[in-house]
Amino acid sequence: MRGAELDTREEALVAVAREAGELAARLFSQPQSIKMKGKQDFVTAADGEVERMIVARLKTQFPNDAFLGEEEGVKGRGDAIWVIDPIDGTANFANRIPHFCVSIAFMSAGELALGAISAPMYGEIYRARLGKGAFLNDRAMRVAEKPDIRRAIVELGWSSRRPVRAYTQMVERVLATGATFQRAGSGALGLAYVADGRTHGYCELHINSWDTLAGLLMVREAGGWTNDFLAGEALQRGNAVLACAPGLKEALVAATGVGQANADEQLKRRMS
Ligand code: LIP
Repeated sequence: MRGAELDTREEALVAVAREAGELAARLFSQPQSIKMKGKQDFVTAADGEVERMIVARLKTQFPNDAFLGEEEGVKGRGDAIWVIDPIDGTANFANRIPHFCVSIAFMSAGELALGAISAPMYGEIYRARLGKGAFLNDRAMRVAEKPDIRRAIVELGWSSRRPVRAYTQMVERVLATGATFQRAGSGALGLAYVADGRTHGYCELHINSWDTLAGLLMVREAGGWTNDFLAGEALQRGNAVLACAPGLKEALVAATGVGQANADEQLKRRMS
């Protein structure tokens, strides 16, 4: 999808991301009704309310588009699909920690074309369009240029869907490179920070598409490197993700093991 069709979707995306962020901020200030989907897997009433609002707004404008949301699953069919995480960083939201966001991506014919992340407690809206750059509010974003790994911050997301030992071994290997690590609980914001050059890498051994796609496009459009997250059935089943400043790719692929196949493939192509 190109041109005017994508223009209208980009305009609608930024508007609904802003409105969803404002709704999430209002709900954040109210007492939370919290359920658990599993260990450390929170869901609040706000997750459902924000997702339903986003789908209703976009379906009115684009009735033939499909939707994949964290809370309400798949709605509709077709190759134009919106991928929605209504509250990314739900554990933070449920515990009154303001580090959360709304993350929405748009794919057309299997291509990741648009992404927006609204972090309402910080007054920040991140957005990206394939081939048109990545922006924080009205400022263009670029990943960190030539980062020194001994000064680098790498966020390592943790998911209960992978063994704890795999996570702790990854932490040890990343620390051994000279970088430091953090884990802040929102994969979308973690990826947006890489795109904005505030951190230098984001890795998670299993993360869902709705947490990831908007931020992934932002990193790519801000000059960063990412693994081929969408390989296979990642849209429905999730995948491992590594996104970083290009200067750290070799070190972080080696330390995390994520993207090795891509790196091998790219090396083969370069050598052929
Ligand atoms: C979160 C992700 C984060 C992951 C958390 C959680 P949610 O998404 O953004 O990367 O480490 O475990 O899955 O559940 O807050 O939308």
